Amino acid sequence: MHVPEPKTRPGDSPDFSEIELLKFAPVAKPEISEPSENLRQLPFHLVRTLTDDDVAEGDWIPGLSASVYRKALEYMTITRVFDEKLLRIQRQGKTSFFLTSRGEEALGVVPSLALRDGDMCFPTYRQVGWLIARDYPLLKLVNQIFNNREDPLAGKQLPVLYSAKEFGFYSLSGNVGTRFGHSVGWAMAKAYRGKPDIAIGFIGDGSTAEGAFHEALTFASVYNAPVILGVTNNQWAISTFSGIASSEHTTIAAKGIAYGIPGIRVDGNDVLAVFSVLDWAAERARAGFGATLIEFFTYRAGAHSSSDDPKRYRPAEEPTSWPLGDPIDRLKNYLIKAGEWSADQHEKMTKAIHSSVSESIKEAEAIGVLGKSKPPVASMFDGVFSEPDWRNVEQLKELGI
Ligand SMILES: Cc1ncc(C[n+]2csc(CCOP(=O)(O)OP(=O)(O)O)c2C)c(N)n1
Ligand SMILES: [Mg+2]
Repeated sequence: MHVPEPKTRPGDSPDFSEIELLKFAPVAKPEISEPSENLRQLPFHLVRTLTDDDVAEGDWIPGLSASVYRKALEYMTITRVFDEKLLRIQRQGKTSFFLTSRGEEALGVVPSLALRDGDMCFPTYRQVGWLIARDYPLLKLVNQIFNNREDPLAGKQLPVLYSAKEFGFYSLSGNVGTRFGHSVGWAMAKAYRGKPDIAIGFIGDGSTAEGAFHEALTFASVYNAPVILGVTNNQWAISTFSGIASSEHTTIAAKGIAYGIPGIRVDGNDVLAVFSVLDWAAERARAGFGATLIEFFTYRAGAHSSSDDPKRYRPAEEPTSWPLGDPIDRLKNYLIKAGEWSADQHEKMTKAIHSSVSESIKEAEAIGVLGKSKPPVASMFDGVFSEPDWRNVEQLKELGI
């Protein structure tokens, strides 16, 4: 009997010696048509393009222009600033709950830019970057966070559990892991109807220990679903380290082997590599080669949520010691070194983002923070059933509506 324990706890120095071994090493890029039995070593490597010297190297450099990377940089910075400001707003009691994607901004923003209109993302709650990268209005996000009268979901969801079908963003759920299977089902339906659209589903590292993960992989494999199955391995599941979800014995990407699905592990803080691996998996799905399991190797730099205090279970310096760095800093340094960006431009951009995010928050505050303004009671059952349910009709009548 062995109960996995993290190597370090509060008061210890962070120990990432195993991850240090994942420093840059070239990984050959296979053809999309390569059968999965020839790709069984792939999930034990780590795909990177950005070296420790902030230059891009190897087979996986995506053929994208610098303007795409500048856009990604901008959207990732908006995501971070949005998170920082809204967390402060939660601390002021203006909303009940908040959760950030600090350190994982690439995993919302890059899939959003890499996939097409018509594709559908089945996200985790740490991927608001998808919406931000598709120019979803920040005001609407904050209205939902305040559950005020302009809340696009009219108070039917928790703050941060967004839903925006027209932005390719499937409704979030507090039940972790459930969206993974939905993404496979959606992809199967599209393929059945002969549509070219693909799905991308996400699950956290901790949630891969749930049955939902294995059920989704089974269906994806059996029905050759055009889906990208993404695991955001941020090393933690609230206070539980990734060893509890089995990372001590194998990689999460390697679990694809059992299902005949290619598994690939990518540095989730390397924007170029994330673009490239997503593009490879999307091409496979669109060409009829089926699902790809991608493990996005990253680190949860913030607390789990506004209800969590990570200093109680991990060394305080862990977030700043992650050997694979910060996704925004790395992209910024790469672009500056390539002559495509400057420190001055970065400062100006960040300043402008701070004022536009603050502006959206102020606008939403004027409509009303939590409890000060509510969606109309009459809208309580709107959008819940396609045909009004008689019980709800009676309940509304009781309220005199
Ligand atoms: C089905 C279910 N079980 C448990 C929980 C409680 N819970 C909320 S978040 C979380 C941890 C999830 O960790 P991970 O999957 O690694 O995602 P991360 O938060 O790290 O992005 C747990 C156990 C839940 N919300 N739903
Ligand atoms: Mg996690």
